[in-house]
Amino acid sequence: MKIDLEARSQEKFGRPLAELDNPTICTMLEDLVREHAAVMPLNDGKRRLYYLSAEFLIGRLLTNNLLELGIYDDVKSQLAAAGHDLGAVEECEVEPSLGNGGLGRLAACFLDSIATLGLPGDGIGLNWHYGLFHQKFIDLQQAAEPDTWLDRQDWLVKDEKFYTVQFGGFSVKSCLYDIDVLGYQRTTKNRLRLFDLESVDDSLVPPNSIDFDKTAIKKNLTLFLYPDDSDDAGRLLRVYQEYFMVSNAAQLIIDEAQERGSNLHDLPDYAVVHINDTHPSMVIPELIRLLVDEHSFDFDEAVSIVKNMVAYTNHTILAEALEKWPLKSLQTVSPRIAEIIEKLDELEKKEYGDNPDVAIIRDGAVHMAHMAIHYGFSINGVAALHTKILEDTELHPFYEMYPEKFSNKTNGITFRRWIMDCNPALSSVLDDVIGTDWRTTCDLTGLMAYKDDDSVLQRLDDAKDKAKISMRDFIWKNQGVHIPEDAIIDVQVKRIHEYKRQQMLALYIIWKYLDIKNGNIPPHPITIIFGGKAAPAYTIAQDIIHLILMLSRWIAADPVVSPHLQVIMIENYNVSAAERVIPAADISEQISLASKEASGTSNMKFMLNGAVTLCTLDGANVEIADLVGDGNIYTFGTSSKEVEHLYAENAYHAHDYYEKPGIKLLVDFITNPSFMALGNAGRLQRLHDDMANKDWFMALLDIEEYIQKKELVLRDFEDRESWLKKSLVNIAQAGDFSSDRTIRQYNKDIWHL
Ligand code: 26V
Repeated sequence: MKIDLEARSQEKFGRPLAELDNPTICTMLEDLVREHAAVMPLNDGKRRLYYLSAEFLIGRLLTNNLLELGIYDDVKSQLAAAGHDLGAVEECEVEPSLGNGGLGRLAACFLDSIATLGLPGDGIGLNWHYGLFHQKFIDLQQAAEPDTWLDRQDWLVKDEKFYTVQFGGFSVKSCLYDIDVLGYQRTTKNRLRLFDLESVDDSLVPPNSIDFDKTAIKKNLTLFLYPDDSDDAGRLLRVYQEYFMVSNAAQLIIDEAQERGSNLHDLPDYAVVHINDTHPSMVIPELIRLLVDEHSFDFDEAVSIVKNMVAYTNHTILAEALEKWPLKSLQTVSPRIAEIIEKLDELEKKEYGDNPDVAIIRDGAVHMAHMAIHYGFSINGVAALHTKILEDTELHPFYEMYPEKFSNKTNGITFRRWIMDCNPALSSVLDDVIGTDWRTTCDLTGLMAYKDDDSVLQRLDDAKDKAKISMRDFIWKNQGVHIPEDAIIDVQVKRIHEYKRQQMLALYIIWKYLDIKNGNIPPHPITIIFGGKAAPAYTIAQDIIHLILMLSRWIAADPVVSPHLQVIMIENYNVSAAERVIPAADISEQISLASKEASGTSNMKFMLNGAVTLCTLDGANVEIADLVGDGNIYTFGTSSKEVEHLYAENAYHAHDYYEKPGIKLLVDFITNPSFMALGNAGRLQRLHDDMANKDWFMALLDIEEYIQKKELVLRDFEDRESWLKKSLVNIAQAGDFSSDRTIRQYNKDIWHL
């Protein structure tokens, strides 16, 4: 593709390229990409995939799209010739805030891979005006503000499609925005299709606050994406949002199938609907409703059609995260949908008997996952261990009923964003050492042959240094914190949740602080970086953020310890921050309580970028450990089997562990009067008491082994050659975690596009 930025600058702005400022160049490049994408035909095929998800955490798009179009280098050098830095231009783009965390980011990686493989499939979601909240730290605590990303974005293109969505007692009109999804080196594209409410009113949201009138459905429906533990007042709104999403999706799916020649009796030949967790699961009754009420289908036929076209992915076993809506709420939101769900429940009970474990409706609550399993043709988990837990315990009765519906699809990450875009230094080392095929095959195993090649190891080390420089620059600019040049970079970035155990890393920090105080000076300074948001209604998660920020400040103020230990919490951690931090990491912290993290995907990103993992045997960590082998990963902690046993027998008593002197010292540090005086005593006391008495996710159970393992990691880091070998092996084995591999498996086993 030929581009001439100088000519474009003259044509659009009547000025030479050299005179444009970065925001203007950014807009110009976004326009250029959009124009090219606009004329690209859609991926074609009789059967089309509709990937329904409440979240698409797509990140900034400019770099990614330039790369996919194959013009990144050309643009970079034309800009450089005019005195501009593409990196600085990229920083002008605002990141869309359309997801909470892993689930939304996975959907974005999947769209990239679906397009890259040339498969016909679009994402369907909602155009959240303020998305997830913007995180600020005020008084060492998280504050949540609306993220006004939508005012400042350039990618959405208004589509002419619109629909009416009928709720109980009133109806609303929708509108639709599309974002083109380009695959790597493809000439065809897919789309991310985001429905919005025509009558939405942004002014309902007061400046700097995320509180708003949750009852004004006609005005608020698409304003906010709920943080993952939405409060009671938001639950009904959440059901409205979900129904709005799937009603639009179902109408679109039927329309498009008819346009392409379906008589609707053959709908599954034209459309496969994938539901990303249960948030879009009401698409099942909605498709049935449309077929019966609008197209005069017999109810039973409508059910059997829909059963053949909906597939569901489960992303968590946490009971509190499995959606159960009061039937009453569904009756308010859509009486007809509630009625259809009741019929589906009856049908299921007629066929399989009245087993409460698999009932769709139980005690007045609708179990969305149960509906998706009974009335879909496929259910999958997101890592081998997770799927096994679903089959053996959490969803065991379903597995006995429908073993053929179950499969595992271990998550993956797109290599375009998670190495090619974010780590150019490492990418070019790989090009030189193993050739450029990895950019399309994602096969990096050729690197294994260089395990003992000092010059290759040295080049990997240099690439890591470059990534560290970029990360240090980012942290300095955003937070005014200086990271020592020779620091070991130890990172845990993910949503703040007790099961992920950021609090356990905090206890390690206390241990290390005291150890340094005792005169044990580490050979290299250690910088521990956290990043992540806590749901506003999730009190303990807020308390954990407060503890981390307190430790950061406390240690920075200690002249003896601060040269050797540093704690940083990235403000408003998002995809763009991840792209800076992950390439720079030496140590990847994946320390969830075994059995609780369905897969994890940052674990894969860190591995691909040469970090060495310190982990429990949870989620996809298990598969990482199998691939890299002993000696190239550090594992610790109670096994998932044992954890399940402890829960089942009620056999874990935090207080017994707290009473161990070594552990008590660490936990009590949190409530030591001089420490407490610096922060919010209420938060610290609550967190302390929770850890000492409840500790539902068993941080105290694993803390001692964790400390030992971490000390071993730090010692091993000092043996440069052997550390670099570990890093090399991790990179070389990461190919299995390409989302291209994941998508090929979805397509072969489930979608059949
Ligand atoms: C939701 C909720 C809602 C209620 C409060 C607690 C809670 C905790 C977690 C969640 C998230 C559930 C869905 C989710 O995001 N799962 C993540 O999906 C990723 C992609 O498959 C996977 O890598 C992560 O392990 C998994 O946590």
